[in-house]
Amino acid sequence: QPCLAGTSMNQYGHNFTKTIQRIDAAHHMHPFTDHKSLNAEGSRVIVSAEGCWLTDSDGNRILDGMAGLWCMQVGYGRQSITDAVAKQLAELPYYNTFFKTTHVPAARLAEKLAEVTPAHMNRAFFVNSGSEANDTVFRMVRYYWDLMGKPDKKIIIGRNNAYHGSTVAGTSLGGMGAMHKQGDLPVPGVHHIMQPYWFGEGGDLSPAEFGIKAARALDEAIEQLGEDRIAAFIAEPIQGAGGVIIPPETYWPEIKKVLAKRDILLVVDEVICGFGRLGTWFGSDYYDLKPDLMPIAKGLSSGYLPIGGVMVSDRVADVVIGKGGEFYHGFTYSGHPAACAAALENIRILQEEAIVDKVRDETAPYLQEGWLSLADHPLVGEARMVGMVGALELVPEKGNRARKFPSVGEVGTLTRDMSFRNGLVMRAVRDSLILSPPLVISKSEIDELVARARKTLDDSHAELSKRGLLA
Ligand code: PXG
Repeated sequence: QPCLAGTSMNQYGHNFTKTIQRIDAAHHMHPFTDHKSLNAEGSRVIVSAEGCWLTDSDGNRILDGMAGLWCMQVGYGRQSITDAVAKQLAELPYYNTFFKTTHVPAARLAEKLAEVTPAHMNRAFFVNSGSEANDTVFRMVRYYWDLMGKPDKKIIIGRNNAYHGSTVAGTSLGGMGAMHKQGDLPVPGVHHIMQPYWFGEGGDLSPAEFGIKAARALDEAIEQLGEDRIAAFIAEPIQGAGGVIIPPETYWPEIKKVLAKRDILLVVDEVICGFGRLGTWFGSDYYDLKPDLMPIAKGLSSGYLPIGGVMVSDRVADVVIGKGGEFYHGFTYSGHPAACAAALENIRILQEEAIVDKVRDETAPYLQEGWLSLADHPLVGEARMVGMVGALELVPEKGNRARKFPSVGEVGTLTRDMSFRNGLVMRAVRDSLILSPPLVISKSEIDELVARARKTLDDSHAELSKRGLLA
């Protein structure tokens, strides 16, 4: 058994864990999982959580440095969200919003979202996930250009190594090569340009020069494909699942310059950056972007119930609603009452406890200080962080960005597992470690987090030098 800080047996125990692992292995197909290696080890069974802490069925307490899957903004165990959901389920557990009907939580949530999102975004189209939000984007931008009398504008430009979900449209818009290979994606009408990943792809350029180069790639693609064929550019403010790719400072200003002279919609995927992650309500606030469409999910409900949406700017809404007839799109659970109630209470907490301001002014600077201090570790090639989302690039030879570990991902996975054993959830992307903790993490928990991260680096360093993987 792994030895974790704060270990104590709980009511579940070893036999219980084994039983759940057995039935899970027999019947449960997990997302993004190699089942052979999972079942060789057995799943970790998470049974409860409070604040920033998970508890597994063996009684281990683990600090959740990933906020679930980048979504648990307000922390686990919020009784008021549970109560709001219970009340809504008792009052009206379900009704649709299709045929000239609405209900109170959907209407109120749409109004609330118009308040907290950028001023020119005043309408919400509800879905159940970030992937569905991007499927909605895919259809809505094409519908928009049809209504504008420009049906040839169909192509959406995305970026390599972007993540926009795992449905057909989400996978296509995203730039994950391994995902594209499964099922012959992307669908036609999607084009990918380079990502602003200086550490990995910057070569001899300075970050500032590289940021310009990566942004100019958008202009070059537009020239090459023809502006009259391009519907939209989609991007995350900071790429999350791609490895917390924080663009150089020059990148977004240059992208804005490129788009200013073009008639192309800007879609800013806020599924990770939205709801306070960067110390602003949205990544669009942080980078001063004016999106035409904004997919949201995750932090919208802090993951308490599944809900997503597309925030629609006045520019697009005026056409889709003003000129259009029926948009043949929607889901049974679009604006599900209980999910809306959870989201409303989640946003109330974010506002009432001034969580986003606190992140910006107090806890994110404190976390950054600790996280960036890890850059002195021999295994770390770069430490980066904005707000409360960051990465550590692990390298075999400090000071040499070009040198990689022989088999990409092996070291990332090893350190990720090491981190779990040290009682801290981090996520591995290639050979980097990713952090995105709940926004309510306290300063003493941050101290704990940074200490566990450093111990993980030390332990990993020892193991890697034993295996002869270091320079
Ligand atoms: N856009 C972005 C920017 C995302 O990060 C989605 C869309 C899709 O959301 P749904 O709700 O359909 O999952 C995401 C989701 C990971 C990981 O391993 C990241 C996501 C989802 C699952 C795993 O980092 N991001």
